[in-house]
Amino acid sequence: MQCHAAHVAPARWAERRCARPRDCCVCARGGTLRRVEPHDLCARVTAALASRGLDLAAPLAVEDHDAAAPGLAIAPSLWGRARTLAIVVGNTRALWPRFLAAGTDGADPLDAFVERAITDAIEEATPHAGWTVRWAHHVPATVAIQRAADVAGLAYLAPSHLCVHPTYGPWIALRALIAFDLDGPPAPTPRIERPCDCARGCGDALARALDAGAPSSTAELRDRWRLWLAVRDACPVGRAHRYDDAQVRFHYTGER
Ligand code: B12
Repeated sequence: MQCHAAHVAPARWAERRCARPRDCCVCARGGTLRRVEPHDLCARVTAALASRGLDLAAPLAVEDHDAAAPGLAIAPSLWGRARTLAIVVGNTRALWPRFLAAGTDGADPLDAFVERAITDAIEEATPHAGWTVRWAHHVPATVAIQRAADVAGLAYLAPSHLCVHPTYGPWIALRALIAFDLDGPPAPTPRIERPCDCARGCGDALARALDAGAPSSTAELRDRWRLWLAVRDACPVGRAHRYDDAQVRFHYTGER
């Protein structure tokens, strides 16, 4: 059982239903703590994610994702708010040692690790809020995660089909969109400035990879993975944060 009394900031909280009343030391005692404040929640979820190697997170409204990806609209299946709080979650190479430490057995060990880590982080940080997750690794896609990162101002969606972070460049992965039964930011977040220049960056490498044929599946990608790796390597932003060779091979070829 967890105690949530330390999280109370009464003046700023909005009324909420506890998601785990039986496990909550306040609700289980018949208490009245049923409130969560969005900014406080974002800070707690972000810290809980970072402690598990998911070190990139930014808030947005689900409706801003939906406007950028109308074919994958999420809000209609949610709680009927005008603007719904979401957090887009990603990682730098910081995830890799934690993943290795957790073990790489099984069919999709990284996806399983990510699902466990994100679920645990949310439950640790916000047992009082209703929430749901769209996983980036589900195919066909149920979330346009790159567009979510772009509209959240987390990373710029470049013509290379890669999101480029101002510090980490293209050496990031995007893992999930968490939606909360809470009000989101009242207006769209300003997008970040374009951090790269195709002409001096990956333009030539992208043309070479596309000439060889854009892959339509992971199997096709494996045949030409060095061409696509060259696109990422050509980006001048974030080179100091490149994945190490084992992580690169795992992501492009599935090799462990
Ligand atoms: C399907 C998919 C692929 C397919 C793309 C097939 C296709 N053209 O439709 C294949 C298997 C080829 C692929 C390859 C790669 N992918 Co991919 N892919 C996805 C996935 C799961 C869904 C894309 C989607 O349908 N989005 C929904 C639509 C509505 O949004 P959209 O903006 O229009 O999406 C389009 C683009 O994303 C584009 N696209 C995505 N990947 C690629 C790759 C290439 C080569 C091209 C030409 C286009 C393209 O195709 C989508 C449909 O048109 C996303 C995760 C996600 N949920 O978004 C990861 C994702 C986009 N891929 C990612 C990565 C890293 C790669 C690879 C580098 C290999 C890898 N796993 O490390 C390669 C090469 C990409 C490159 N540009 O260099 C990352 C990008 C991270 C970032 N920094 O932006 C994502 C976000 C997954 C993640 N966990 O981080 N991918």
